[in-house]
Amino acid sequence: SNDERTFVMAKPDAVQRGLVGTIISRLEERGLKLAGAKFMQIDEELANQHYAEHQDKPFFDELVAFITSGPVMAMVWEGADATRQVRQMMGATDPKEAQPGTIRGDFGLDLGQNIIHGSDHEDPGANEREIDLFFDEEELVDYERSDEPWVYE
Ligand code: DAT
Ligand code: MG
Repeated sequence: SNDERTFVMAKPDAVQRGLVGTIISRLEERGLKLAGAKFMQIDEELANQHYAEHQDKPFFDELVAFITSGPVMAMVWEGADATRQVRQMMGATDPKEAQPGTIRGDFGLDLGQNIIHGSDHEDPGANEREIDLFFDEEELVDYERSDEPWVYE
C-alpha cells in the first residue's frame, strides 16, 4: 500500500543551517507526501520520551541537550515503504560513513549533529509510536497529490 506513514524531523542543526527546505524538497521530489508538519521546540520531557531507547547510552545527555537546543521541524511523510525509503535517503547515522547522495552524506560531518531523524524501519511500530508522540490525529491530513498517478502505476 502507498499510505505508510513515517516520522521525520529536521534537527536543530538543519534549522540553523537553513536545510529545512532542502530536506523537504528531497522527500517531496521523491514522491513522498507530506501529511503533517510542526515547527516547534522540543522540551526535555518530550526528548526523553522520543529517545527513551537510548536512555542508558553514554551519549544520552548530549543527545537530549542537542535535540532541545533549538527549534526543529517535525513532520509526517507518507508513501510506499516510506519508513525504509526515508532511512535510505537519510544515510548512515554517522555522516562520515553516510554515502554521498544521502542527506547526512551530503550535509553532515559529525555524528552528534546529523541533521535529520527518521523512524527506525527495523523497529516495528516505531513510526506509529513517534507519530503519536508528536502529533494528534487531527493534525495529520489525508489528501491526494495530483502527481500520484505518475508516481504509482
Ligand atoms: P539514528 O538517528 O540513525 O536512528 P540512533 O537511533 O542509533 O541513530 O541514535 C540516535 C541519535 O543519537 C543519532 O542520530 C545520533 C546520536 N548518536 C547515536 N550514536 C551515537 C554515539 N555513539 N555517540 C554520540 N551520539 C550518538
Ligand atoms: Mg534511531
